[in-house]
Amino acid sequence: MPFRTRYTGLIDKYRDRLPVHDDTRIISLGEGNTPLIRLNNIPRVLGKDVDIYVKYEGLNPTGSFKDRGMTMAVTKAVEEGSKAIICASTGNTSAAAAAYAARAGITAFVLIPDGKIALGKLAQAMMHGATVIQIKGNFDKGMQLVKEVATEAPVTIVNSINPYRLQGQKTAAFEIVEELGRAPDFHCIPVGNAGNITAHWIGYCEYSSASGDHVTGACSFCHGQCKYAGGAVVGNRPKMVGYQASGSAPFMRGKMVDDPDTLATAIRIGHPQSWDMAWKVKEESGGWFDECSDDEILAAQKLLAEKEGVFCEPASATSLAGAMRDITSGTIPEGSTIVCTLTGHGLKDPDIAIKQSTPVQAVDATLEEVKKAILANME
Ligand code: AN7
Repeated sequence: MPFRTRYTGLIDKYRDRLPVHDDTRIISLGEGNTPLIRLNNIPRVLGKDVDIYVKYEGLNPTGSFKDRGMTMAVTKAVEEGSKAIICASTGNTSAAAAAYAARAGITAFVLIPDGKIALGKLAQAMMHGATVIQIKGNFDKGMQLVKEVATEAPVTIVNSINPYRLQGQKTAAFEIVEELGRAPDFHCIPVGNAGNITAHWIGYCEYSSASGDHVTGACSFCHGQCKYAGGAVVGNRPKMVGYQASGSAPFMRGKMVDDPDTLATAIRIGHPQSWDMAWKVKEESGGWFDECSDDEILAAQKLLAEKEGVFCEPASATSLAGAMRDITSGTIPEGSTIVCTLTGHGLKDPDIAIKQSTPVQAVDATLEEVKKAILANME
């Protein structure tokens, strides 16, 4: 008989480190277990001796890292008897909420900003049967409204202010440590609400705690949810580096941004919900924040697609754009192992991809014309 290896999702895999009981009904779509891909060509392009890995979170069931948090949040919502969930979203959270609600047989309400949402994400929320409410306002306004409405209606908020979200998302750090056999030196990650950077830090801290390293103090991030609430630790943990889009960079401005703007619509967020925690992550990990222009973000997205065969959405490429700049300048030194999180799949936003690519060539349907087109493009 072959060995049974069916993967049944991250809650099943890490149940001893997540807030579930033996009889908890788990709402899963097989999320997690995403590839950690070592970049072959980009380090050569940079001319630097570095190990860069990308954690391809776009290969989660709904195409983004949000599934990690959503499996946990919806599992707990159902366990607590909730019949409806709600979120504000720049797109990916709404796609995940809609899918996991469908799986659980409960209702999803999603508030999305006027216009600036990538088409793939909207299609997902609609297709999974969520009630999609488009507001005349941005994500930050939507988030505020969700918090208000949740005090008056029987709905569970599944934005990352729901602590179960970060508990699910921390498992990405577990997977990285398990694959590398250690934590990377630097972990580069796009920052919007700053939930994911916080979740990764929780994961790295717990992992080194579980491996018996030196305990220095109470875990200040998990609201008592994690099974290692007794202590955060110093051990092999990365410096956490958070990159924002220049037009939506409250962590660089040192204050909230009221009218955020960027082509990377996923991170068009001016009032991050995990503000205090993210500053703490930066401090504890010895990392930093920086910003990337939209042009840098798109260039990194294209480079990754063309040189490595990996297609991520613009917001995700922010991690690589920033990392490449910091590697080039030496801020991230040679000899380092770097992980860049690619938060969402490139197919989420086909419009941006097509706009920045060489136009397709239209030719007559004859052998001669097709041959001509091929020869003209041979190197
Ligand atoms: C592709 O879907 O906030 O710093 O409403 O979709 O944890 O907020 C999306 C965020 C990065 C930022 N990359 O993560 C939403 C939403 C992608 C994203 C982020 C998001 P956080």
